[in-house]
Amino acid sequence: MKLRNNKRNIFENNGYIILKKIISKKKISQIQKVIFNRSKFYLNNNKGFKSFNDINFHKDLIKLKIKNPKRFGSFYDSIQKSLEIYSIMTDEKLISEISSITKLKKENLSINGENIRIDLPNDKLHSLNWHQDRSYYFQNRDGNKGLVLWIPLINITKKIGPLKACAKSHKLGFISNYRKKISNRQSSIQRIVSFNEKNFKVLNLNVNCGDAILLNKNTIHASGKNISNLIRFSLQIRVHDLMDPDYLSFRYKIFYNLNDIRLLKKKGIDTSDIETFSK
Ligand SMILES: O=C(O)CCC(=O)C(=O)O
Ligand SMILES: [Fe+2]
Repeated sequence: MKLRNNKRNIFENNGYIILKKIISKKKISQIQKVIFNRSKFYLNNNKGFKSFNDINFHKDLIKLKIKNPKRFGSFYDSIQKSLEIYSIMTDEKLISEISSITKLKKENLSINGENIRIDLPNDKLHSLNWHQDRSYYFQNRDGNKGLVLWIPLINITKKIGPLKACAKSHKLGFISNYRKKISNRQSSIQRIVSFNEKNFKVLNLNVNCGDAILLNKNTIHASGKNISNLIRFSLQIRVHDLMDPDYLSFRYKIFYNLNDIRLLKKKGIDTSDIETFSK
């Protein structure tokens, strides 16, 4: 109990905490397996890569992104709704820690923004500048409610680019006059916060598979640079307080992958019933 209070204090004081070895190796390897198996449709099937960590698997995915970005986009989209993501999100041990750290009961947790990032070496387009997740997620007006989860799906070395965070920056509160920046048509708008970086200790959050980073929604953070030759796979989940009287309800629209539809047509499959996005 005391230990848990301690973690809550660390989180409240620093605006982040790293939970070491919180998720079982098995759960992480299950999601790695989904990514690895699904990639077989996009890569040369018969190459026989040894595993998810096989450098040649990473090399081929990088090649795919360069040669055929639309196919890569389809691969990216295809893994985003795997059930294995939800198995991590509903992990008893993880949820129990989140509950005690945020003082939110399990039944009052609401989640969205679950997303697997695939960060290629030296990519500038999707790398995020300093921001607060509160500026992207409106469910709780108060960024201190709920939190952001950042879960590595590959061991995060210095070279692969650990997430950068400014310690105690959540104490600035929500900075609503952020700068919007559009990188390109495909990627979403960046919401870059202007603040005095010098006033904060910038941390590189080194984590391994099985660990989880918990961030306050107001904590200022940014992507680390991937200067390795491996792809940086990671999972983000946003957690909200459903019992917030000011909770902002929402629904989703589904956008089907346009390149997938084009390929179905090419195969001679009737796609006339497909609405490219449905409410
Ligand atoms: O993993 C990263 O590079 C940054 C992710 C992030 O901050 C986000 O998705 O909001
Ligand atoms: Fe973020």
